[in-house]
Amino acid sequence: MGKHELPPLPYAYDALEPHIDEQTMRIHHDKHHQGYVNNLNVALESHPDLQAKSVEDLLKDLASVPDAVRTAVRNHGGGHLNHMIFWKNMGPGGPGEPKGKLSEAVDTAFGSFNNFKEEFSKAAKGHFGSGWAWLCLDSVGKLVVRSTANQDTPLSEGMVPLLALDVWEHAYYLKYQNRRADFVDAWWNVVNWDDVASRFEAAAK
Ligand code: MN3
Repeated sequence: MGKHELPPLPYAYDALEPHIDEQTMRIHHDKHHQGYVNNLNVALESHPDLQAKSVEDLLKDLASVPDAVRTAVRNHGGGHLNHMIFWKNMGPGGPGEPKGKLSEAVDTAFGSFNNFKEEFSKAAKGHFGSGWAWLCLDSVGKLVVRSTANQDTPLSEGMVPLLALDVWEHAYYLKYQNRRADFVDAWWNVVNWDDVASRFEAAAK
């Protein structure tokens, strides 16, 4: 499949204002995400067999990636995939909430949407250092909240990521400085629940 490429944002850089500012979106997408893509491509230059695989397939089976590039694939491939999910998980026009089958599954797993938000927010706010908070479908088809360090992805642990929140400082520092909790609270306003639902429905089949 050749070199990995950075997809454009599916909305304008300022579309998530005032919750996520335009400058943060420009730097985060054009510089940070582009950096993961570039570094992944550099790592795979000497491994044409791995270039033929999607980033999802690489991360699902890290054990099969040769030692020499496994850490680079984990970090930069993870960075590439996690950010692709993150951008699509967001959009203007919120706040919304899950509907249909996703809503039922959230209620079954967490008791209510509010309970889910509380658990997810706690994972995001409480994660020590750089990383991500996630809503995932686990290997037995149950919705679970997780956090991962650095650019690790739940895909490498046999789970399907449905909703991702980047809690690296680069995701919020320009606007929120040290106030990660305020960023997490504001972020609920820009979650694109239609995207989360389509991931859920594809994975739950
Ligand atoms: Mn990031």
